[in-house]
Amino acid sequence: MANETVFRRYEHNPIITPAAVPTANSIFNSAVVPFGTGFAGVFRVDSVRMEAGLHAGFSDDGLAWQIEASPIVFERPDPDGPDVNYDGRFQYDPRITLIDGVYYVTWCHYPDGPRGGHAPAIGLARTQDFHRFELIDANVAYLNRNGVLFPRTIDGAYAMLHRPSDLGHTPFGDIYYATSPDLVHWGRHRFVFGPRGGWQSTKVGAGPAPIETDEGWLLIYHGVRTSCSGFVYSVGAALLDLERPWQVRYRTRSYLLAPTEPYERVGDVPSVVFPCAALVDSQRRVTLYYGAADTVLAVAYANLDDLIAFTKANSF
Ligand code: BMA
Repeated sequence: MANETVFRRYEHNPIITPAAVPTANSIFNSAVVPFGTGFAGVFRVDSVRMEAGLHAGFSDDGLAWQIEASPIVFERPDPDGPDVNYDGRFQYDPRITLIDGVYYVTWCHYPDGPRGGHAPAIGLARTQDFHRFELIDANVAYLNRNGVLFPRTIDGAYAMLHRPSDLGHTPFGDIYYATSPDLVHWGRHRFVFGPRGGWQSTKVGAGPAPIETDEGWLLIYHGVRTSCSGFVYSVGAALLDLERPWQVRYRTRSYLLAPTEPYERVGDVPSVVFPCAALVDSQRRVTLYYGAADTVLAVAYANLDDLIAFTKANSF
């Protein structure tokens, strides 16, 4: 099966444009989950000040969204911990993982101060209603981006994929695995995989929360290559061992989605498709939510079995 036929873009893409929030410059890399009889999400909204906040949103069908006008204000049980609610905050690229009935949100930000003062870190919070978000810790991984939790404990521990980073636009990037007994203290870091050839030759980073399948954890991820006009972000997939997720069973050599549509090629950052959420329904249909050109949010569909078959057949 050719890669272009594994994912089929939604015909009315993009599903969200900056018009959804009055002060938005762009709404893109965002995470959603089934919630109640509909859906809820956490959206990356870059404002007309070019500050970035995380906004909660709700939908009946997963396609038409109502997004809160103001960013999430996190409850901070530890008042001595880093401030995450400071004016001018820069918080971005959320992921959501459901573990035992609680929704955990991870994102990247610059805790404690305006962008530039500190290095990027992974923040972690929990919610049950998408109205109250309680901070677990502002800094579960320092100098890091693309942190995403697994949907269950593995070998008795919480598990996370993360991607060490530099202070800027990071011309490198390897995916690591870490575990924690309490969601706060993370360790036992294990290398999972790094850049390798073609569309993923510069850096890679985990996308949505991994999906448990009979063939392993299906990880949809982004890969970046450097062209003469900058980074180009595409989407691939890997199957990781269920009990030792740092062991890669298969990994796509071809991309599954690359920026080919006008809304993926033209925007604030051209030629970016950046996956942050993948929902699997009872028909084994995968709905992928991805940011396009750092400007809008789009959707593509695949069949889970086709995705697994493609990942196995097109592996390095
Ligand atoms: C990354 C992040 C993403 C963004 C991408 C392309 O470093 O900032 O949010 O989509 O760059 O600009």
